[in-house]
Amino acid sequence: MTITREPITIDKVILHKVRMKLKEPFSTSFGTFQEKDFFVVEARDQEGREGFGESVAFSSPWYSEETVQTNEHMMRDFLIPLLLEKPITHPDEVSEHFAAIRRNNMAKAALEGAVWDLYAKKNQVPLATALGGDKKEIDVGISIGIQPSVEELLSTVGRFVDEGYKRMKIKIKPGWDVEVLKEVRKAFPDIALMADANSAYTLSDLDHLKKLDELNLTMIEQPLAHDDIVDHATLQKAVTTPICLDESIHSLDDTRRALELGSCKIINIKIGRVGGLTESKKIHDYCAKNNVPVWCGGMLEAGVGRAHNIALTSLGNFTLPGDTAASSRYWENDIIDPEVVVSNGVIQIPEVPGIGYHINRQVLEESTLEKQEFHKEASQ
Ligand code: OSB
Ligand code: MG
Repeated sequence: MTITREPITIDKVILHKVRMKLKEPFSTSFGTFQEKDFFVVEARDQEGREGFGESVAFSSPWYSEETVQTNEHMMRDFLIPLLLEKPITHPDEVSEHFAAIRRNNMAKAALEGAVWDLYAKKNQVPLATALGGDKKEIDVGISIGIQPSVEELLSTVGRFVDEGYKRMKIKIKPGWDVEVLKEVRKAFPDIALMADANSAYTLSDLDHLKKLDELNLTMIEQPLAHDDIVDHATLQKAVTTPICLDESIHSLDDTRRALELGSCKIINIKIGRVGGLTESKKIHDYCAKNNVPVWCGGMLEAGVGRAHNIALTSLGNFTLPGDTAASSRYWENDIIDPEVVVSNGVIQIPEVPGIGYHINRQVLEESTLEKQEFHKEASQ
């Protein structure tokens, strides 16, 4: 495979603001989602190619400080002008162009993702290949929100076990944790099982969290504060279950610091949270070198975001099943064609150039609330 370094000149960016209704509500320790507003970013180059990215921020700042509206502000007023300013020869340059803008990683990642897709299409290779991935298929697990009752949780777990998902992640919060997980473990003694707390605990819960060690969990994800790595190091010393960090990790440097401190043994990589595929790849490579397994997290993405997650997961050190479930788990009709299909807990990595799925323009248009176009200045 020869990858060119010919200049890519982006002369148009279209922001499709989309609203999609989830098939079933999704509850975490910080709230319940019924629908999702987000941006599909479309970048066009001078030769008329189309690249797609998706912003993963939610409407409210519960998971992180970014929202759909802050994404719009950052993209429109700062990031799109930077992207249209000068040609690039490789998508790695996008994060360099954006470096003067502090954080706002989800807004950056949405635009960078569209450029990665364009770049892969220009070189006529799948995005996975452009990233350096060599897997043909990936293993996936599923994330199960907080349920109204233990009975409902057990039947939901059973349904997904039957569908073949390779790992069950159960959302927990105080009052819905040890006892509930005990029931799941009793009903399914052999499944790969983990818990995600989304920062619902503090070190004062240490004795309680220690009880999780008896349940043979693959890991516990982000038990403590969203911005902490120090208390997590204290907790990791006190428990045998590996801790995985999600909310606390925004960059390669955050990853390095967390691993140096012993705050976790596993990293959840979310493209949006770390500012794009380039940074995701750096975190992946650093963890590979340090024998730390990684997996790809999810943000209830629609098809474009799902496609990016799948391509990233083709890299070798994504050894644990991720959260990228089938399109049909979330949406009546996804915005890509074909939709993401999971069979026996496996997704085949597409072999077509770019993100590997076509945009279903009809579904996209039907779900669009608003569309904005940005053009390169004629003089440039
Ligand atoms: O913490 O991983 C998380 C969903 C929304 C916000 C945060 C998280 C999640 C999930 C579901 O766990 C991931 C998915 O199914 O896309
Ligand atoms: Mg999480």
